[in-house]
Amino acid sequence: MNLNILSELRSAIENDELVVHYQPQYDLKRGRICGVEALTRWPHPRLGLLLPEAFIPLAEQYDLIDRLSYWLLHIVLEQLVKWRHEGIDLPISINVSAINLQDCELHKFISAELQRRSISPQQLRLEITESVLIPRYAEALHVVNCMSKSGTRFAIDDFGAGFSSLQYLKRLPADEIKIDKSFVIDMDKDRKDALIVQSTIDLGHKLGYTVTAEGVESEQTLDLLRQWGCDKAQGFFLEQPLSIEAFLRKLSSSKFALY
Ligand code: G
Ligand code: MN
Repeated sequence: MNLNILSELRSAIENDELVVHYQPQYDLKRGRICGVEALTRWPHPRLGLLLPEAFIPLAEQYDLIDRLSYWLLHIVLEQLVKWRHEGIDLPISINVSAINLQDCELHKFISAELQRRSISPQQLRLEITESVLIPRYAEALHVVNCMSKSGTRFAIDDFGAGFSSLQYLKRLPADEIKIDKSFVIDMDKDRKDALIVQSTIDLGHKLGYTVTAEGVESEQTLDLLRQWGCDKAQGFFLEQPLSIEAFLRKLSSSKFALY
């Protein structure tokens, strides 16, 4: 079964059958959109629209993650060039697996492409996730440090879950943490989740990070996050991930203001 899916994924990447959706990220202090996260979706002929959770771990495990990340980067870089021409000044975040960072190839590729297209490194933000253990951890850390020195901005994604631990705060040159949605989704009902989120916001701020909450699914959650001084929010209550066409339609009619 997995092998079948794997070969289907390989050919879906090669035949350009994956799609990218864009989910707005909101600045809670200013009450408006401040960036977007590019999210890969796989419209599978039998299984329907598959979310990254369903195929990224497989890609990481079976050596397809590089191809997937380069495919996404090409699309996002083209999008940034179009936006520059159209005067749209929104950074795009992409998810990179720590596996992508174990050698310098991605760094070289990103630096060269940003330069060739005259895109500022600030416009492309990298969210680091780790759903498998990294065999060459020290190398990955070195690459992240080099990229950071050349202006790439990193966020620690899914913070608090999986392998995304407090160790990262000590070691990674990131400027943002994204609190994992598993804590945020029910924080309006679950006292423990609420305390975890509130404390993580405080911890993040004390250490100088911008703090983002992902998985905001209700108005009450949004209100609490605002009260607690969370910087940015993202989630279905605010906006679903949208096709580029739907995203641009909303952007041009200024529908991305919170108040
Ligand atoms: O791990 P990462 O932060 O990249 O997760 C992004 C995934 O989370 C996407 O597949 C996206 O569709 C999903 N997502 C975004 N907002 C929400 C939300 O409010 N609730 C839930 N359950 N999932 C969300
Ligand atoms: Mn992410």
